[in-house]
Parts: sequence; structure tokens; C-alpha cells
Amino acid sequence: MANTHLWFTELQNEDLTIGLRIKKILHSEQTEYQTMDVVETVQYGNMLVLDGCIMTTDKDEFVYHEMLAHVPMHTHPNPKKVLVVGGGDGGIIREAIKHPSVEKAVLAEIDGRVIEISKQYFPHIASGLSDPRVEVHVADGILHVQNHPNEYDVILVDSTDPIGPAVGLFAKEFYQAVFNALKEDGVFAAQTESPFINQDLIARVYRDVQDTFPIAKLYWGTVPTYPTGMWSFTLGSKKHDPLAVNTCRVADTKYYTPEIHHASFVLPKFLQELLRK
Ligand code: AAT
Repeated sequence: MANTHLWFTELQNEDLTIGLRIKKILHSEQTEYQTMDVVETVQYGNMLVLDGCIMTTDKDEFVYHEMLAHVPMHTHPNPKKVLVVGGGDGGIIREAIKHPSVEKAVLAEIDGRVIEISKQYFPHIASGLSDPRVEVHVADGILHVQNHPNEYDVILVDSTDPIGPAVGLFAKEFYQAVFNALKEDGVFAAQTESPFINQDLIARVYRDVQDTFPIAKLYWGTVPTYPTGMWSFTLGSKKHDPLAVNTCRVADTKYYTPEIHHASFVLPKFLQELLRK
């Protein structure tokens, strides 16, 4: 197919963009919470865009979803009940239920339209949502967490950037509510943006998680379509040390391995210094 002259540009901050040539605009709408577009790109396949920001693409989704799910899921020795906050595309749920111990996985996504459109245009990402162990709640993740104390083994926060309905998902009170919603040996992880352009946020979230959980760690992976390509995740754990993990329960991954698990906690010097401040 001849290349079109249509380009999608994400304004990653006021001074930085990423551009992808697109073949086709597949869907556009204004939901109750955000604008939502699905476009077919030449390089990365179908791409989901919320409020102008890239959420996921066919080609690189596996990195983010595997890293946000399998690092904390393996940190817990026997995760039975898991909560995913946000993540309406279903990618984190798909990875979480690969762990054979999981009996129930709850999705709390604020925007039901994201779930519906993902099922239509990203069936391989949304595939886990129809698993009998999965319960889908169209609800604010903050309220869900507040209303379910002492309930979950693992909580995974797959949220949009800290704007609009996701602002509260980066607040210290939220991490305290997550702590309370976890059982006594629970583990939590959240996506925490780019180490190159979101340093203030990473440092603040790390401090807040450190104040809330006995164990706090930053880890990272590479997601080519996210701003700067280097992506951070913050893990909080009540008891289990993510660095003590020595089992791998999932075989069908494309990025995650036991070696990657440990390597992802090795921080470049500038990040070590950022967290020391
Ligand atoms: N799986 C990768 C895609 C996402 S989507 C993040 C989701 O969080 C969106 O569907 C959004 O509707 C949902 N969301 C935002 N705020 C809330 C809330 N308060 N409660 C529940 N769900 C919420 C993440 C992409 C990361 C982007 C990196 N640039």
C-alpha cells in the first residue's frame, strides 16, 4: 500500500513530539471523560490515543503490559486476587491471568468506551477480558480502592498520564488507600512515566510510596512509542522483596524473563541520584 501523507503527532510536552505515519483513521469520538482515537499506523499497527496521548500500539504493547504485570505478580508468591486500575484495553489483565494462582482479576476502568473500543480494534490485547475469572467494573479506580480494604494480593495501576481523571492516581492519599486495599503481604505497582521528562513526578511518587510501604523500588523498561522510549514503574510491597524472586511462572512472554526481572531494577546513575535526593 502506498504511504499516505497523514501523520499523527503526539505533543509529549511543550518542546517534544513523536510522529507516526498513519494509514487510516479507524475511529474517533469524545467519550464522557476524554477524546479517543484509533488509527492504523505504518510502523506500529493499530494505535489507541486518549486526549492526544498514545496509550498502546499493536507492536510494542507487550513490553509495557508484561513489565507492569509480571514484575509485581512474581514478587507475590501466590497472587490469588488482583486489581487492575485503569487499563481498559485489557493488556494488564491478559498478562495477570497468565499466573495460574489467580482466582479473580478485577478491572476498575473509569471509561467504559475504552473497553468497548479495545475489544473491537485490539482483540488480542482485550482477549483476557472475557476470561471467567475476570470481573469488569466501569468505575473510578480511586473509589474502588477506597471501598475494598484488605482485599487484594496485587494491585496494578495502569493509568493515563496525571491529567484529568488520573490526577488522583498519582496522589499520596491514593497510595495509602492502595496499601489499605492490599492484604498483609500485598504488592502494588504503577506506571510512573519517563525518567527523562518526568523526573519531578518520579522522585515525588517514589518518596510517597517509600513513606507508605516498607519496600519501595523503581524499575524500568523500553516502550518505543511512549515519550522518550524509557519508561518507569514504581513498586510498593508490604513484605515480599522483588529482588528475592527466583521463579518464573509464565512461559508465553515476549519481553519478560527472570533475567529482565532483576535487570529492570538496576538503575542508571542519574536515576539512582534522582531517588537519593
Ligand atoms: N494499557 C495501556 C493504556 C493506558 S490506558 C489508561 C486508562 O486509565 C485509560 O483507559 C483511562 O480511561 C483510565 N483511567 C484514568 N483515570 C482513571 C481512574 N481514576 N480510574 C480508573 N481508570 C482511569 C495507560 C497508558 C500510559 C500512557 C503513557 N504515556
